[in-house]
Amino acid sequence: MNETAAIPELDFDPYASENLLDPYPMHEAVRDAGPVVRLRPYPTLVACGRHEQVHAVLNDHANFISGAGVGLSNFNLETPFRPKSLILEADPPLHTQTRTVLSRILSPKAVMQIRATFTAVAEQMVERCVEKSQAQGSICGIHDLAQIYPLKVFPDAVGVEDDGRENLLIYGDLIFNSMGPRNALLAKAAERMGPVTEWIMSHCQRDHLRPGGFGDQIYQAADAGEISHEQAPLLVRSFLSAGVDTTINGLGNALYALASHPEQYAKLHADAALARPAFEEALRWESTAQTFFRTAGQDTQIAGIPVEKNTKVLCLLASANRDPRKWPEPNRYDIERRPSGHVALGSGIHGCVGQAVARLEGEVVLTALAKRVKRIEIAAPHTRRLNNTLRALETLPLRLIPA
Ligand code: OVV
Repeated sequence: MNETAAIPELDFDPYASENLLDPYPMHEAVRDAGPVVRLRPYPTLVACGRHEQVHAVLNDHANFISGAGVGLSNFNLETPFRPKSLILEADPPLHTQTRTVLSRILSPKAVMQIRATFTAVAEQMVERCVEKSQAQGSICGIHDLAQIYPLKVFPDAVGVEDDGRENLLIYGDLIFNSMGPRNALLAKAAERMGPVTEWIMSHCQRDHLRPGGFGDQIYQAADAGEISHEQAPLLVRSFLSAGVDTTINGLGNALYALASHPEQYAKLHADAALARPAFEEALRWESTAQTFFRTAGQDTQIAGIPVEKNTKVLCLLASANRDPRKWPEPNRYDIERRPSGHVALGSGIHGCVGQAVARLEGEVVLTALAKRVKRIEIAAPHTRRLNNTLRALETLPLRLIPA
């Protein structure tokens, strides 16, 4: 029997607007069809939607490599749109070398040192939002909070100057779109690029980085011989690529989860210590990075099904995070769930190296809200920003009722 013929084929296009707007029916169909499926619009790839296989693929970096890119494009066949990331799009031993440096810079100890500042800024920004909501009747949860908070605290921590930070939003949008097909979303993101790449690369240079910040610490690692001086700017670029649009949308999705579940917000308001688990559950419920790919580095298999060398493997992270085989009542947002094992931040050697910073941002913003705001009301329907990889909101009109 030809086992490859046993792989179910579905008609879904994960990058069609309807599936970006509401991916959940597609996820359910993919999971129910089998542990591995094919999608007719992309006949060369295989996709996994169940938690078990997504987790297994992410934790088998020997068979499922990242060096050929973690988007749809196979860098063995197509030229990458930018010089490859030295951590995201790398495999051991290079990955081990760069990851060691980044994980020290972003370690729990480093996060303790930025905690007081991140907390103070969160409290200020929430206070301003409450005042604006009272003065004007509502705020935009995205523009007035989810976007401005990470755009201040993270570049401050990296040591990037204030001027031109809006370039980080344009760059993030492009990178995450570039992991999908060359569709209209990517074309539109690329149109806005103009001088952005140049701004990004010049701000990765040591003379643009505040001494002592995360960026400068990369150059200190180069001084110490852990990495080369040629590698340093590209590793700073990883901070600027991965550290802004991700947390913006993580926060935006968490605000949306809480605003649309007033009974959950009431629990958070009653006990601000639930801020961290509430953010974690939001990551599971609306995974910021919906998808990442791996590439079969050799002939291998998933759930006993053969997968040929060089096949792109689409890991539907957001689907794994709502797999009923893993989670009871997966579609419920429940801040008391404690969803350990979710894959919103990946898993295995490529699991988000900045996750301690990301969680800090989520925790302190939700804590500040819980303390200052009694109720969050939806003031008008939200709108979505479609992106090939990110689950993103464009607007989220909210009323904040102070405690
Ligand atoms: C978008 C993204 C995620 C993680 C890492 C990177 C980028 C990178 O450029 O290293």
